[in-house]
Amino acid sequence: MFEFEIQKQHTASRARLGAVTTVHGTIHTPAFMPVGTQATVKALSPEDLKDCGAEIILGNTYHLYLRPGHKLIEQLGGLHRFMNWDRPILTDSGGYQVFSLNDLAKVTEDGVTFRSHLDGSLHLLSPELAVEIQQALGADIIMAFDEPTPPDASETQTLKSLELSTRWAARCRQAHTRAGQTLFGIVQGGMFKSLRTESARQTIDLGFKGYAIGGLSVGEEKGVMLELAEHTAPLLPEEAPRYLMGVGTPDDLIDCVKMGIDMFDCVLPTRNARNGTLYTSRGKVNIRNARHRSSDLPLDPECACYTCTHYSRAYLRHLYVADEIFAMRLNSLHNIAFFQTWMSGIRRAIADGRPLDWRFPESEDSGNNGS
Ligand code: PRF
Ligand code: ZN
Repeated sequence: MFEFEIQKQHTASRARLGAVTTVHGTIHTPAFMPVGTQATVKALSPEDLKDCGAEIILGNTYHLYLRPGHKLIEQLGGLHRFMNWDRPILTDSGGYQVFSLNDLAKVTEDGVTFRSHLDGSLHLLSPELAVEIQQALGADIIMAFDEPTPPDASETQTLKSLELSTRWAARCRQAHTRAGQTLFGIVQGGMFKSLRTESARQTIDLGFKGYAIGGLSVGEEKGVMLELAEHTAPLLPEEAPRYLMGVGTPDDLIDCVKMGIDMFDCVLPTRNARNGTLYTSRGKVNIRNARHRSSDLPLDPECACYTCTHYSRAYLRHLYVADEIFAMRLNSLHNIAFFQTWMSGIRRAIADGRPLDWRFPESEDSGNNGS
């Protein structure tokens, strides 16, 4: 079972309000998926995630294959049961992780040969194996095995690479037999608009129920990422969900929703939570900063999350400075709640026909830059 219903088309942009329905429930779109690489969204329980408003999470083929092994997870009833998450899960195919974690990964027509970052053992991840792993894990949405092109690749290299991704995507379609699970294709094409168009054409020709835009936010400038996403999104079928992989900041989410993107994932809220960078309605807050030392104020007075309704900035700073593990949970809870609330604000604006014209505020802390 897989359905994508578009409930409302925004008038002021290409944004759409919709719902993706899988066997594990419905995802309201545009949606943000917290990243749960190793069968956990770091520091959060499934109950925490639900309290934050998360409707779907992302898992990783690459990590779960190496540890604890997809066969073990299958024996134990699949990823949903293993991690006690009963809502939808999307698993990424490993095509991206294998390159970001292995300098020595070697690509052939067959697949990618690499050494485990855990014990150095040798592996061949192929389209067939990526699908086998994802079928064993039992995610609701699974991704085609692709080769993301490095951002500095030449046009010739990029064309070769996207054509390989197309052949791999066709092999994934062939290998995918499990019912109740939907395979998405991934558009590549690097930094070239014409090759993005070509990759979109080839991927659509194979016929998928959903389409991702891959190979962006890989080190190129922000403006380049936005331009390529804006070029690619309208090439994809109106009636299928569109997923921009690995994006992004709160402002990126608004910008890309306006292009007609329906799904996003990013490590930003969870990774930043763990280094004390918190997203609030007043901008980013660096909770390590001494100015919070004696503040009895909530982190974000406009946030209804557990962290903001029960603890002061002084307490959050103390936990962080004292290196207490509770800091990781409270910070992650808030950042995920912030991203989910941000998306629900976007969805409400589309529903009400209001413009998506607000921005994430400048950082509250001076001197705190970066993403
Ligand atoms: N391919 C896959 N996963 C991804 C990407 C990709 O290109 C990206 C790029 N931002 C993130 N995750 N399979
Ligand atoms: Zn909060």
